[in-house]
Amino acid sequence: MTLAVKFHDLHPTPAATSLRDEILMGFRADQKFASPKFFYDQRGSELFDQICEQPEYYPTRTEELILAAAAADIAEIAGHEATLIELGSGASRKVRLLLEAMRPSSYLGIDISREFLLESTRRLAADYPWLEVHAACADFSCNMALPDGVCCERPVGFFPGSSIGNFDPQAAEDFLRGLHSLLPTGSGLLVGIDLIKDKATLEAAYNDEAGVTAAFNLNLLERLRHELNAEIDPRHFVHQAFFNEEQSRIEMHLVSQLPQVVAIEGERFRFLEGETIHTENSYKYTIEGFQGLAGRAGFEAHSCWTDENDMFSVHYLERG
Ligand code: AVI
Repeated sequence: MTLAVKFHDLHPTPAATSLRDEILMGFRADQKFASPKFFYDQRGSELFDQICEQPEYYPTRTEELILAAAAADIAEIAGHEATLIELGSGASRKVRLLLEAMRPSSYLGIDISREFLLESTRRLAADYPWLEVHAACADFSCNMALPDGVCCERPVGFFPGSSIGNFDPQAAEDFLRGLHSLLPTGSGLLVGIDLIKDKATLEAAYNDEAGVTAAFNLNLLERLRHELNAEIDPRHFVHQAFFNEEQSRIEMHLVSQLPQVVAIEGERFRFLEGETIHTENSYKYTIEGFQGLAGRAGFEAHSCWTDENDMFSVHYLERG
């Protein structure tokens, strides 16, 4: 049986195109850095799924609990017959917590990874035969327009997982401003964002006992070896993650264990012992802090749900 997913290919530039240039640029900086978007090759995506199951990594399961408990409220606010638009839909897992309660008339999953997007939206269409399912292969972080044929009655954007926390606050605001242009007036936007909490809980979440986050971080170097023929030995680096209280962010780094020189595309980069590659920031917010940021991008706070320990928050914002 062919399942009715309406596929829209908006031809995004594959991440691999920018890998070389962006990595070289980051390695030339005084504080070496690499964008966290490069974590997600096949192996990196698998490791991220495993991170979400680690006992210390509370965000995923906490957000799922919040969404399940708030689904009826969300349905009431959004109204039935909404068009639910998931940004970076990946496995389209969390949206399942909303579908029965919301009964949207259509769903649009947007993701840059074509195969993954098709596979997961086909599964969604099979499991929810009453739902009109669209899939758009696109990079929603670059100003995109909604594909033709997607009904734009009562659109509700869905951006779970605290992914917005991986942007610096100014970039997060700019990103929301981009969504403001994408979504028509009166649209809703449902966003999951991690909250500031005690340092020990935060740091444990990024230093799980099983070493999965460490493997995820170090996998970046494997990717550079395979895709850029980098002469770099992952055994000479270790994972580091800590909470930077001043900046309100978890920082992840790869720490060089010895003085060494690595080569990427013929260019040599010197590392001192203890010198790091800064690989990720994961910003944590207060509820008011996040609502203020959204407000500056043109979204009004309508409702917010948290868990009983105030670990994580889900916001319903209205596009003004
Ligand atoms: C995808 N993102 C929200 C995760 C986070 O918590 O910042 C990525 C991650 N990095 C290490 N663990 C999880």
